Amino acid sequence: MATDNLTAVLNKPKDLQLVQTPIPEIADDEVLLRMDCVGICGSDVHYWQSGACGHFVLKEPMIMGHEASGVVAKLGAKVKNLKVGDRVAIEPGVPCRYCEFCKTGRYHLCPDMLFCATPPVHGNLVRYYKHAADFCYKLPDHVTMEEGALLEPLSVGIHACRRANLTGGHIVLVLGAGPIGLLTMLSAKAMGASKVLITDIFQSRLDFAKQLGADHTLLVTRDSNEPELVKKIQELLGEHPDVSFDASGAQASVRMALLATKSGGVAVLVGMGAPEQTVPLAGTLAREVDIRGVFRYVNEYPRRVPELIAMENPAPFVFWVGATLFKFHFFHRYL
Ligand code: 572
Ligand code: ZN
Repeated sequence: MATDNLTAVLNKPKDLQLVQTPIPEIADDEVLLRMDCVGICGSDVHYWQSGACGHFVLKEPMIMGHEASGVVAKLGAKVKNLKVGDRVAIEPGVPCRYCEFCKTGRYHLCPDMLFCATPPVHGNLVRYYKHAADFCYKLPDHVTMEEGALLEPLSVGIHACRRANLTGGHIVLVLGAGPIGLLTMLSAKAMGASKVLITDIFQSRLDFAKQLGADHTLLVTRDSNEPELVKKIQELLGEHPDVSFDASGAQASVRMALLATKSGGVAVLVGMGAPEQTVPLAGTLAREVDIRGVFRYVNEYPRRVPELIAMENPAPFVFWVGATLFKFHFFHRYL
């Protein structure tokens, strides 16, 4: 067994160090993984820049990374679902398995969740990493290690669509064409959305969204006039969207998600913004627009998302996630 265990440790903001750490010993229900691909999430960048992401704050040095795939190097005595040499995607959040949330299928809300690279839990940007075997998912041969790692942010997009009860024929608005906005758009299309309009403040992001299959794109400015923007969105889509996703977190974008959604529709807030914002609440509620939050994802890996990344699309997309450039053979259909 190798002894090199190079590890990316964030000591404090702007102080990321490559150091050697001991290769972990595994428990009976764990596997040791030789890490292969680890994406850099926006949260890794936030921790590096400021030491915080949302309400999570870095207090001790932490190993970065949670968008990951690896190869099984060693099995715990009781592990039955994997073999040495299996290529796996890692679901980075391991819940307690005993609480009400775990028992009722909403394990992402478990208060004792241990989620990689979320303080104080270490991540997996390291050569050897141990993980609960039942949160490792064997990848089919046609799925690359890069795609295996990208199942993590993809799961956020799929979960956002599930929160919206998105289904065939829905008209969809996505506000923000960053990685999560794009993955939400792709998930919405794969789940049957008939039209998707995506907005951003950068034309280059919209050009990329168009390449990925956006039906319409709309460049917005920070001080866009709200009623005019609502009208423009309706004109481009032919009607008001059934479902809007805010994937930016900016107040202007959250407001637009509420204002633009069709009466009786759903506005899903997946972007990470300021903890308190001013939104047109009364009008939104009076139109029975449901406002729904998203916390990561749940049940996506167990629903065999890895298998759903199809070989049907021969041309890989080149894809940015955080600071990492990937080729991404995106799944073709997910209904
Ligand atoms: O890949 C999942 C993921 N989750 C993140 C950040 C990055 N990647 N979250 C951090 C922020 N929280 S939060 O503080 N919030 C809703 C703003 O609870 C959600 C998860
Ligand atoms: Zn992430």
